[in-house]
Amino acid sequence: HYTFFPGTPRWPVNRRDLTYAFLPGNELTDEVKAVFTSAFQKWSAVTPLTFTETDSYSTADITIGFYSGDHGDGEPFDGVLGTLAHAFSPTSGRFHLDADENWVVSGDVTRSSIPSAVDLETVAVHEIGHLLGLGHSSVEDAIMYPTITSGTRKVELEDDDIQGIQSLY
Ligand code: TQI
Ligand code: ZN
Ligand code: ZN
Repeated sequence: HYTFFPGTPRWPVNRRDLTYAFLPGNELTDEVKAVFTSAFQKWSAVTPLTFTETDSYSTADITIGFYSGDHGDGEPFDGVLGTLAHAFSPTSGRFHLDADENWVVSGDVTRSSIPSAVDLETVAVHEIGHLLGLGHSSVEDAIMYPTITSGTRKVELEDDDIQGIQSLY
């Protein structure tokens, strides 16, 4: 079953059209950006929320950045595997990914020869759930389940994820 963060934080009714920006310092390819577009789309399809990319990262609702190790928020990344990414509860909007992971962007993680390959969209869909206010789920097939087998791709929302997000928005 789905959960929320303590106090059930969520984006308020007057902030349903959210913007997101990639922080400077990461030169991301269009292919990588398209993965985030697709991940946001999974959630906008089942909620009144919309997500639009903007270049003005200082005013964006959601900011996305890749970092190695200590990056100044008290939750350092740890190199290959371990923590892959983290996102903060509403309305922080901060979404950080571990730059040291072997990110797979083209969706073929199940055929990757790199044992530590991690599917970017899988992690993005999960972290966006956190950004919107979902905690972890006890349902194994849910996007918000807290563990995943390496080499897995899981990007389609499960009924449990949809019920959770629709009870927030
Ligand atoms: N990052 C953890 C996560 O996003 C960070 C975390 C731990 C957390 N406890 C939390 C975030 C409680 C919010 C609330 O769950 S992670 C997965 C999964 C991670 C793990 O790097 O371990 C995914 C990131 F579910 F697959 F194991 C993304 Cl998809
Ligand atoms: Zn961080
Ligand atoms: Zn999580």
